[in-house]
Amino acid sequence: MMRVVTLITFCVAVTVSNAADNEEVPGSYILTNTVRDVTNWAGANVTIPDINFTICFWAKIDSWYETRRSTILSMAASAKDNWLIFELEKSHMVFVIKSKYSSVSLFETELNKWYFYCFSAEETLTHYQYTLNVGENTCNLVWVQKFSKNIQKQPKSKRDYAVGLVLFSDQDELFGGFDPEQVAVASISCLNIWSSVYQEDQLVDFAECKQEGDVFTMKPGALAIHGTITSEMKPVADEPKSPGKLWK
Ligand SMILES: [Ca+2]
Repeated sequence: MMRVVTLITFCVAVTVSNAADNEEVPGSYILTNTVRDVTNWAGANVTIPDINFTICFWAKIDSWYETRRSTILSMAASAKDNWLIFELEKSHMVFVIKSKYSSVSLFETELNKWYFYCFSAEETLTHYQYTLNVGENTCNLVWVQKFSKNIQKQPKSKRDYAVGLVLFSDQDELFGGFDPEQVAVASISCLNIWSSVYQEDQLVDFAECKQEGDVFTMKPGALAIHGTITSEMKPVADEPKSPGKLWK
């Protein structure tokens, strides 16, 4: 499934602000790590439902480590607990869900290019449905479903998890146990987490970065920033936010 969607906001912004730059940085608040160093990370405590959630973000990789994956984001509920991890390699993306289930989504990631990643975990009557969509191009978004899988539902009551959210590094312990080979030299923007699952049209809207997640939204003060991670704040058009359309 592939769709091309014009993101009007970005296209206008590029024309007005910098015509020479054909890929405007998405979002208004951008974190960047330029050094593969374990002291460079950003973290926050987040409470997230164990199912029926959506996480979306724009990310751009600036260099690859030869042998290891670049960790964009890791969530840990306790030591050695890979609650949710997004790691990138040149030819694929790996995500790990609650330490038990990991999968690989094949696609080519270009250096210095922004991609919009949206991952959702949905409960159906009998299964948990995991879906990853990836958008390319900040103007004329090319939107492709890269991964869709369901696994057998576990008979248990739903609950919320208190997790440590870390950007740019992989947690082998809560907010620590970082490995320099797993550090991402990258930029991240427009990271939001919602406690709902959405239709594809809504996910495309999220790529415009006008809506905030009800679970978490990356904005100044939301994360503790360590080491030489830099933050960039861009002025945004003064437009009212609209609530997301619920799928269910
Ligand atoms: Ca590790």
